[in-house]
Amino acid sequence: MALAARVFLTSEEIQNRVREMAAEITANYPEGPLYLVAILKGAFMFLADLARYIKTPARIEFMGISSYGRGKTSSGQVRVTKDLDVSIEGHHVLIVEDIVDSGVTLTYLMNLLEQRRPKSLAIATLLDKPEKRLRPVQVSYVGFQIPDEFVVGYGLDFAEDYRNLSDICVLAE
Ligand code: PRP
Ligand code: 7HP
Repeated sequence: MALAARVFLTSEEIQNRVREMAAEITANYPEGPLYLVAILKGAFMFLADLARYIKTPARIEFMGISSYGRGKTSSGQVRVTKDLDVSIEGHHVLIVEDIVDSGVTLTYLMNLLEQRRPKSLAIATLLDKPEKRLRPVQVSYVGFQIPDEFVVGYGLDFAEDYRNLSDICVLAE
């Protein structure tokens, strides 16, 4: 396991921004249930904090999607490792992601979930790397726009390590 060298976003900065995002989401969805669909594994920590700060009655669902394997670049092959257990038809759905990078994962997921006829479908991501985008994705709620650096912590991994850090860090090479 390489060293997690530089703290990029502190736990306090993350919490403050997640609270702001939750307030905006609460205002935009006055009535529940709001289906929060978190994408495993990376979004688990963001979901746990965001869900607690959102005041709209919410239901928590998970999907497993994987495209990075053990490397720092997307394989381009999106794999559903766990599908939803419930129907989202006629419901407000907010996809909860840790990071949008190439946009490949979310493009695939938006197409898949739109076919299931939700009342509305939107995306909240903690991190956005706009420089890396290969596919355009409309993201409604962005925590932080970040430069093209590989980050870990607060749910984000490198080869499955570092997910339980409270801060977000840039890896040492
Ligand atoms: C990461 C992240 C996003 C996706 C973003 O998932 O959680 O889902 O990559 O990248 P993209 O915009 O280039 O598609 P990963 O495949 O690493 O799985 P994980 O969440 O289990 O770590
Ligand atoms: C996926 C991903 N996972 C962890 N850190 C990053 O910077 C990443 N970009 N895309």
